[in-house]
Amino acid sequence: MTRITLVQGDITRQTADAIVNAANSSLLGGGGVDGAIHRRGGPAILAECRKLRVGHYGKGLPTGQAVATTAGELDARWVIHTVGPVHSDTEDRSALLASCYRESLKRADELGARTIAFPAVSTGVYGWPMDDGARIAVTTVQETDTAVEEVRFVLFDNHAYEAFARRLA
Ligand code: AR6
Repeated sequence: MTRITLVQGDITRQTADAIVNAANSSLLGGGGVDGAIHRRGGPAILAECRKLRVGHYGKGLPTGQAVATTAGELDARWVIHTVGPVHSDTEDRSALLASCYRESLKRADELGARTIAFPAVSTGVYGWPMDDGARIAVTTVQETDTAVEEVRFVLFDNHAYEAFARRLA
């Protein structure tokens, strides 16, 4: 049984086996969660990301996929980087956003992670409406078969927290 929990706060302050990063395909950093994770996690994370780019992910990490690195100085064992879709008004990219959660949980299972902290992927710079982002996040986790015991959504502000709380209720 997977427990879903919600907290409001900064994901880089969480203690978990795995912390999920809302990355971009380059894997080389950015703003939002990505910037915060690299700042607080230190250079070891970027060093592993660079190795991934010269190795298996020469063209970058495709949207909807997920890959793990060290968590550096974060209070976690791994960072799982996933690339959410940019929201579009003309194309339904929901399946790609659901894939981010599913693929991240797959990486977590492969690693043996029992607790995982997710941000609200795509709901910042990538413009996904919060209510719909919460719906996809919660339903995807509820429908995914995983050995992860706790899936914790870490929501930056009250608006995001309330959107997820409504979904869980
Ligand atoms: N802890 C928890 N949530 C946060 C934090 C934090 N420290 N900082 C922001 N959020 P975003 P995206 C929330 O923009 O939309 C980057 O430049 C934020 O309020 O981080 O997937 C990447 O490199 C929002 O609700 O990710 C990509 O280029 C949610 O986290 C691009 O942004 C996601 O916002 C990815 O965009």
